[in-house]
Amino acid sequence: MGIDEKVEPIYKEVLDRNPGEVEFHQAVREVLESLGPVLVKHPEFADHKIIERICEPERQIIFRVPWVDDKGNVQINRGFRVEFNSALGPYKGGMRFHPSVYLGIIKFLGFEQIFKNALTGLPIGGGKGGSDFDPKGKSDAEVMRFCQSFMTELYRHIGEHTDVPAGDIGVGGREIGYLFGQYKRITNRWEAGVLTGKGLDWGGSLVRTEATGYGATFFVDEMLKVRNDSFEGKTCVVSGSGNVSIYTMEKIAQLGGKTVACSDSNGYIYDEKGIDIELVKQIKEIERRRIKVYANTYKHAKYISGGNIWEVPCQVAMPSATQNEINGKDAKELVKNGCIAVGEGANMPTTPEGVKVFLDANIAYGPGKAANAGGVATSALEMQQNACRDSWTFDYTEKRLQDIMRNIHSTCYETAEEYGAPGNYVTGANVAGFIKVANAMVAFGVI
Ligand code: NDP
Ligand code: 2IT
Repeated sequence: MGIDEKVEPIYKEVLDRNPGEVEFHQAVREVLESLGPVLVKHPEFADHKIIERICEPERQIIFRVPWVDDKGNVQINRGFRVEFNSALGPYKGGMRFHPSVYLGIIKFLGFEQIFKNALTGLPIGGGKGGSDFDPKGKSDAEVMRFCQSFMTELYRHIGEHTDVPAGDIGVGGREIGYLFGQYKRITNRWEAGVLTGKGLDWGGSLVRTEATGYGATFFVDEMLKVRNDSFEGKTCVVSGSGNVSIYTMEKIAQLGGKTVACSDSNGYIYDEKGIDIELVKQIKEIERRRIKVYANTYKHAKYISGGNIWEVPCQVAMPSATQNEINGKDAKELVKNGCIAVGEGANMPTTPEGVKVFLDANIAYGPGKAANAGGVATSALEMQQNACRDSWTFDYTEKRLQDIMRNIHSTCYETAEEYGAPGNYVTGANVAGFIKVANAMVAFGVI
């Protein structure tokens, strides 16, 4: 799909003003391609320059993060928090610790987050943060010192009504603990709502750990239902072996599917009997080791070092590692091998060429900003529990999550129909998310 001629100059301006930020350009382009028909129905959005404003973050913070490693050497990393849009609520979004992080990655993630958060129907704006810090191979003490230094700058920018960070790649319960501890110490405030993904003993919510993977699987289940189908008996491939991947595999199994492959950045495991999820949890969550050790326990399982997981035939593919992990060629291979549904647990895991392959093949394709919104939605449920100093049961919270995913699915589905693109969840998600934020921005005047 191309960009409408009224929107094209806005995209050009984004390219000119943000040189070199290729992932940000990609994320903006994908949303802008859906917006031509929106301006026809809503000329007021053009008058108020809503698209131009939405592409410019409200605030971008870049800071030095010095820390001392276990050998006594001083290390310097770069920290980011991009507070993209607060029309619907406090900035909300995770923090990514990965060596590939630079401003263009944080801005693509922050931009996606605006529309994702709008789709949840909950009062949260969009933001994202992180650092080029590489947690791999670091001791707990090094991770703690890094997190403390990171928060020593970040604390002044965040707050339960201002900006509420959470986890993403490389940031899980351990890191949120160190970050929350330092925030509490510096501010002298026990302010639960300032971070989400907290431990269950200190303000966390049940289901938050599982939420992104469970939510993405619920979303795919809804897409399958529309096609009179289900997970029952389906062979699935789930990339990654981190938080999103693990709980995607768990929910797939609960719904009657079988995941035969998962991965990390070094290779993938193929287990035709179905991945043993408890073993993956043990390896990744407790021992913090690489996925290849899975094959030490199960001799029938194969580890393919450096392999491409998308060559494994499956009916449902759920990319749950990182951006641009499925290219056009991978997408063609998946479709050729009989894939009928793709649900993105990761953010922007499919390149534009890959997305085109899925849409042209008319398979059920759930883009990240819709399919993986269960994580941030459950973060918003954690904020609700914090605000009323309550904690809900697992079953109740999971039910809320499932209802939210069903609503997101029907919103995307109906919006796609309304905008003349039936079955196209990319159009549905972009248009529905955008309109909600745009209406609020119009109401607020020029700010
Ligand atoms: P984790 O850090 O728990 O796991 C990340 C997994 O992805 C690891 O297996 C990792 O392998 C792999 N991975 C990371 N970077 C790369 C890379 N460059 N190439 C290949 N594999 C890679 O992160 P999450 O599971 O939390 O996040 C996974 C994805 O889901 C991300 O795109 C994230 O933005 C998205 N997401 C996360 C949410 C959450 O609540 N956590 C919510 C919504 C989306 P290795 O160990 O080798 O790096
Ligand atoms: O990409 C995402 O939505 C997340 N990493 C979760 C954000 C959050 O605030 O829970």
